[in-house]
Amino acid sequence: MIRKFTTTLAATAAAVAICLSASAPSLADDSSDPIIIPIHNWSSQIVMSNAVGQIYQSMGNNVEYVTTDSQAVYESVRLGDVHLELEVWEGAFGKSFREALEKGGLHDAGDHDAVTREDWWYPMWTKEACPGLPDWKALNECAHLFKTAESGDKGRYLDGPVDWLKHGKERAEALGMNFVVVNAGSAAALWAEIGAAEKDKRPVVVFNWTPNFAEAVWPGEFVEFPEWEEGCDKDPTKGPIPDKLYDCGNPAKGYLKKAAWDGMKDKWPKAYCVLTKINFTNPQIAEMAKLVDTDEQEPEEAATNWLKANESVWKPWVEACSG
Ligand code: TMO
Repeated sequence: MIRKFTTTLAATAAAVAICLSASAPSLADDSSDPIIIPIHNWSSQIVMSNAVGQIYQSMGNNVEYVTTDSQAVYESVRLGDVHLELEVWEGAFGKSFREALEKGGLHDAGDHDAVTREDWWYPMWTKEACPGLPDWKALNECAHLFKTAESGDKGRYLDGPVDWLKHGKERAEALGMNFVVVNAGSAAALWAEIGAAEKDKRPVVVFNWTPNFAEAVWPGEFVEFPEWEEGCDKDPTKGPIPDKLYDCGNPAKGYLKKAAWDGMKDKWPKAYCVLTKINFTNPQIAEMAKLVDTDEQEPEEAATNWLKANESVWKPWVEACSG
């Protein structure tokens, strides 16, 4: 199900537009239909999507945001129900993206410079209780340290919300791990779990990712699982166990891509051109998350502030497409 909402960002869009006013009229695409941008449930994606939406508005284009499931979105882009996706994380969405690509209707609109990782993670104090970390076998031998009321004799791993990764349980099962995998209801529940554990330095293992604000708040490490092998999520022979899927960690140096509906290029050629130029780095993405998760700004406001502070980053993308 797609929940639609349209934000009126007249003031913020106008603020950005001032910077471009000299050349603004030639920047808008002919179509006044809104470019529909999907919004998910982690902060960098929400801020980045609003930032790009505000760039499009500053060019004179119309924009609409829709909140969508972060796996189902690839089908929505393929069908043209939404028109782009700004954060295709390899670990969480590589499979859904690849499947939609094979069906046709969306394409790869280029990589960000950012290098990504998403996996089981622990704050550093956990290692004092389980010194064999980050090896996954050492984690498994320490499973008892992670017991909770709901996990019984097993350790508890707090995974992300169900729409991020479909295979946390399969991983634990494939590797015969003594862990119960519980899905968090939201990103905020992950940060609350780490924050609560911090008080008495309780060992905890949760889903986390980089780039993110969290790395500046809680030093920590990813658990080292058997190294990712291409196809580990669709070919049982890949990875160390011959008859299991998901017997590998997620890619340790994953991509972060942009994706576009095939029709975007013809309908909004200038906005499409800008999409192909957009390229964020790890520190820029961590900063976008920080503005919301640490500084507690609203995402729309965080996007406006980010754009104001980083004109030298994004203005060249627009100028390159204004011909
Ligand atoms: C999709 N995510 C960045 C939250 O792992």
